[in-house]
Amino acid sequence: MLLTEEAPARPRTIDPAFRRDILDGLAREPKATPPIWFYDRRGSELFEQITDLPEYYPTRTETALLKAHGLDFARAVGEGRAVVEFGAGSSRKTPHLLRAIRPAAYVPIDISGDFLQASSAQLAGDFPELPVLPVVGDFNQPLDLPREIAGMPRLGFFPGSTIGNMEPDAAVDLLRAMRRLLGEDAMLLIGMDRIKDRDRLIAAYDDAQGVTAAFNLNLIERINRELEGDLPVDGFAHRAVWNDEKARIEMHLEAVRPLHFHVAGACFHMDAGETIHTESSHKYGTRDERLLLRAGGWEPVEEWTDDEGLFGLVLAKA
Ligand code: AVJ
Repeated sequence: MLLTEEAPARPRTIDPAFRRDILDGLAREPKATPPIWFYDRRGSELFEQITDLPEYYPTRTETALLKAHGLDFARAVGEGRAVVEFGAGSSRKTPHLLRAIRPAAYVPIDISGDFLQASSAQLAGDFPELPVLPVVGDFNQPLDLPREIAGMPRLGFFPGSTIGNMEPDAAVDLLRAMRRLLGEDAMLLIGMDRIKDRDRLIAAYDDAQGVTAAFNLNLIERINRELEGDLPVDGFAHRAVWNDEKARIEMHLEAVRPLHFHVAGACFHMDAGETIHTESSHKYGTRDERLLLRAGGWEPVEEWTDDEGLFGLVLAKA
């Protein structure tokens, strides 16, 4: 298929949502920006590299679980379901699930249309019998499923512990919205990253090669490029910290000296040591994950984990 052209380095039109989120986030006390803005072209590439890092266990562990338990999924899920994947992106995990359960249709939902078209074309090629019905949209907002899957029972697929990016109350809201969207007989297969040894967690978000640091710092470069910013890239350091009270890894960009900068015409100041909180990645214990699902309107029916209990894959029913 035809690949879309690379975006110009300095787009003429400013994305109003990006501008609003960054200006609001920098005006906040403490400063905090939503993690969705990491994923421009460069950020998506860096994230792909993160998933291959020796320290970043989640992707590898979850993929192994998907490969190993195909027969279990087929038994537990049954036939004829439409699989609806939330935030499908470039997911390399999906084929393992599709091969195992042979669904009646596959509906990947993603906010990035380019990515979605490319990965849908690829999947449709690999599964010639399977209707692939991509939906471009933000699954945090109300959206409609394709009419082709009307009447089919659904299996929601939400891998990658993406739910961990949300505060628990927002995670519950999202789970409820998914239940409403997917309907009465729906099931949900969701990946959750587990609470574990703190050094292991920190290493996964502060790798030796500095890929995660580059991923975090890319936000600064994106702000400079797209929002007429003049933030000094060398004025910030990547920090990954474990917040034990909230059971989450936090990524921050810490000012290494007092900083003055501008974004879209607005002036900002940071003291040395002050941070921009750029991401939270919540971790869940085995009981926490069930509690979260139940609060979100889902009843857990089966769980799979690796030998070390690093990562959990939970199947729940509406
Ligand atoms: C894509 C949100 C699951 O929280 O582990 C990886 C993103 N950030 N390294 C995660 C991420 C830094 C990732 N999620």
